[in-house]
Amino acid sequence: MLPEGVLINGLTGEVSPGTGKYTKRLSELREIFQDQTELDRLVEVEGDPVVYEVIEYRKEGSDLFFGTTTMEPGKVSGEFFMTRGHFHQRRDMGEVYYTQSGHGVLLLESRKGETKVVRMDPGVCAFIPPDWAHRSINVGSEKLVFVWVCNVDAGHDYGDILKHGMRKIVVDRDGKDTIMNNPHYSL
Ligand code: PAN
Ligand code: ZN
Repeated sequence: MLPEGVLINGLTGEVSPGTGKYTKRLSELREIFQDQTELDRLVEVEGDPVVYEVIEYRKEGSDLFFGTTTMEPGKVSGEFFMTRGHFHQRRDMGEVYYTQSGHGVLLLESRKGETKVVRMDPGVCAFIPPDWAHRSINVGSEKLVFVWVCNVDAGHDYGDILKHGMRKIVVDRDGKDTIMNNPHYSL
């Protein structure tokens, strides 16, 4: 294994060299939004828009890896575009999110059910402690681009959030991003 400099474009999220990427479109995120009828309509009339793209840089045998998440601006009935959200499979492994451009909200939830919010503005490096679920939400009108750094063994556990939702949602109320209780949250 040899050291290497990786160029990250903070406006587009491009990673060079990158070693993998995936895209999430609106139709793949149906369950996480409140208004699924409106989501289906948007998928129909807007041709299933991209919500976010993840590009990673990973070296075989390394303990760490990193990459970018680039989120498009958008809303479904006032609820801002967001990532799926997850706990890590390894409960002893946290993460770092360093915002490059755009404006977002990082919504965090501990195993005990405490909620925390960290604003994602350019230059803010968010510390995500082990065993806190995390979801990023683009509350701006431009792309939200952030760099994440994580242990390769951390893993993703999407099940809990998919099943129960998160306790809070982030919606546009009179042009302002507002954190509200999730009316569909269920234990
Ligand atoms: C990030 C996330 C990425 C996409 O790399 O995986 O932003 O979010 P979801 O995985 O919740 O769809 C990370 O937190 N990795 O651990
Ligand atoms: Zn994570």
